[in-house]
Amino acid sequence: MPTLFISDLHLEVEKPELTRFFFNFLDKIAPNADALYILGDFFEVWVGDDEQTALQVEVAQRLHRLAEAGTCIYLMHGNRDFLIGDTYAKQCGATLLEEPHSLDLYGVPSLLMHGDSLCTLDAAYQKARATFRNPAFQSQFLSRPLDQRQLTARQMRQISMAKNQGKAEEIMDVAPDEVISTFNTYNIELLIHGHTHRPDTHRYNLLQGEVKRIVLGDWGDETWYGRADADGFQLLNLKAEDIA
Ligand SMILES: [Mn+2]
Repeated sequence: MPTLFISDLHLEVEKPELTRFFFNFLDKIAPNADALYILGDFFEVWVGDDEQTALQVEVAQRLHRLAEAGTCIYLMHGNRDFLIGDTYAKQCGATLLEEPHSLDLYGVPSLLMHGDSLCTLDAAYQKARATFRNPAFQSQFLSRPLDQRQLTARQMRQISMAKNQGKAEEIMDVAPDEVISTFNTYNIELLIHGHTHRPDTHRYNLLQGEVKRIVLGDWGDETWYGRADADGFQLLNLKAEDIA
């Protein structure tokens, strides 16, 4: 049975049709898989496992049901939902993964990332990322009352959108040098990530031979998800209407 990879759903209360698309994916595609990897930005925003909106609770119930039926579920943080904790992962019946995560994918040495750490041309972003991923910063933030955290998250989203508007396209994409050094450091043949919302398969000829970088798609009316089995890796297009 295959292993599936998705990322960048950006689930939020304001987009019920997106949640329906994801639940249809869980009902119709995921049950045939041994494992489902969710590689970050699963939720548009996350301010702590104690928030427990109706959306968060239902998503956890659906994932838990899938896990009970035999599909292993793995969650990786993105830049929007890096505060998802062990409590919520457990509620989903999922395992929270450290980033990057290496795995042997049907004999192919592979590495999983969200992808934002590869965007090293955006120095301002990397500086902010270092702060947000700092455990002391996170525990200080999580100790604040829930309503204050929600307010801060809304303000930060507005600031981030305003900043990104002025940035060149290539600055917001992965840095080619960082990609090559990642293949060499981890000695992998396959790198799978999301984040950039530019689904594609990139091939590189390195000293160790041809390697592949798969970029998963974000979710809207359609997405591009990964499916691996003993025959190889495929990046598959899926339209919401196909599984409605
Ligand atoms: Mn992201």
